[in-house]
Amino acid sequence: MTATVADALEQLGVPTPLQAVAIGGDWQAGSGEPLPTRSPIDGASHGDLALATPAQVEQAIAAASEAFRTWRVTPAPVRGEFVRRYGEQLRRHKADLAALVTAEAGKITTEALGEVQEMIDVCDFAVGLSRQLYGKTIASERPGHRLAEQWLPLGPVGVISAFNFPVAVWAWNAAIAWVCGDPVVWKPSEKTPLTALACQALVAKTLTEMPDVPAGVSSVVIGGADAGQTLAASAHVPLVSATGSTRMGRAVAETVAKRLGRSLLELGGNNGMIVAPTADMELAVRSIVFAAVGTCGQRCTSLRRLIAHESIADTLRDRVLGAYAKLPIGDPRDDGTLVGPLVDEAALAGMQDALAAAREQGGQVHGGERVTDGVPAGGFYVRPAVVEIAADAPIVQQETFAPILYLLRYQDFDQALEIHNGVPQGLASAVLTTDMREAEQFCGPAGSDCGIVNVNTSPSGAEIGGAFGGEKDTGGGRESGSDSWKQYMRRATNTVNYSTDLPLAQGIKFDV
Ligand code: UN1
Repeated sequence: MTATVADALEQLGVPTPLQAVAIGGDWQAGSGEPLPTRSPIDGASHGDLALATPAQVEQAIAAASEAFRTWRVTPAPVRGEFVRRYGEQLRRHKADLAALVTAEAGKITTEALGEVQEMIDVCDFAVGLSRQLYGKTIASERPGHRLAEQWLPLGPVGVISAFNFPVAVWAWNAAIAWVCGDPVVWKPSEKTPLTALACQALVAKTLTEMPDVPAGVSSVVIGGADAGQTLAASAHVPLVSATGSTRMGRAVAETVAKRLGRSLLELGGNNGMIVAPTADMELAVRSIVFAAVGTCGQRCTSLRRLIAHESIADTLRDRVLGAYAKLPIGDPRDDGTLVGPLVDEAALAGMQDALAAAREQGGQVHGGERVTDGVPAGGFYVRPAVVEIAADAPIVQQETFAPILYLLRYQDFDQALEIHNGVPQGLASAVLTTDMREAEQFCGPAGSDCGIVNVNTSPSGAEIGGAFGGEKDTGGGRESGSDSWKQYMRRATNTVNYSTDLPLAQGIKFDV
């Protein structure tokens, strides 16, 4: 463990040696298998810990169920005060938490700080929301009746999150769930236990400021796939929010559906950008490079398919390759680095396999090789790749979690849309054009089939205020802003009769 990591853990209040379970501020060692930790920067260990067992996950669920009894009747603005104070802790500890994000996920510092900012933003959003969980009053067809709906707390929420946004995605869920009156049990990626424990340590600090808040409103369990499966299978967890691969999401959704629970899925993306002949080239290059190589191509929103008009495709390719040639690749802690490491060796292998498949399928690969000079030993650093390939090559249908950008060419806009929508995933998308007809068509009913549909900016890097998620294999869920909160509540429709008669709806006569 580096001095920076040890210091950040201490500042954040994470007890060492690391323990895999925390219910509120109550830390427990896991009773399961050992989990070695390693930094993607240089392979250094952050210390080992023992994984939580399914029985320990059940304990956290039981604590959440118990906490729910108090939390659901705590006024929503008081729940908002808890989130406000949590947001204050994040502001205070922003740099320390970001240092852990860099150490564990390999993100460059500015992106790690941005991720913590995303947590702060969603806390602010949730605080406002805590006074705005509005229901409707509906015109009743019966005299002397009031018809209305209200939104009520749902129950414990299970959150399963991925390594690439190790803290923000949990915060999107937790901040909203808390103001909605729901306790949260979190199973983070096994690749990023420290950041999760750090988030929980800040919960523990917040709990000491508000002693009436039940400790079970927040738990973390560092466990394996069986921990996620326990959350998915538990009848005491009415909502499971899962972020990760489509394969994982499908398994979670099947288990949750079997018990008729609710799942909120944010799964794979295979995000495209159409660049039209009228596009602003300067803006195009900048937004392409950020979206394709930011977080080393390991965002759900990373740009993977560049669909360029044939008249500009060569120019665009040359300009993107020119920018790629100058990319500072290396230690994500260093000022000026723009591309940090892949998360692990398996990610490198996945990238090389995809590039080999692309070559076999007729693709022309630029870059993509492992970088070993001028980078820390023990990490998996790569030069981002651009692959010129036919739009119907099978590899283009897959999400590979690495900086590979497929360059596809189109002749007319309808064909561009067809290529764009012709993949199983439907998360994020963009069109770069100054032709408003194309822009509006892209946003309209026959345009992009994704959940995030942008014009003249990259598909990556969404703000928290919008609903985040996508269609098809992306899973259909929406997290963070807009009215995503409704998924964390149950809707009760109330018919209140304040008359002395009993008129029946639909004019039914039933005199007894
Ligand atoms: C993810 O990759 O799971 O829009 C989340 C973005 C970020 C969130 C990405 N705000 O790229």
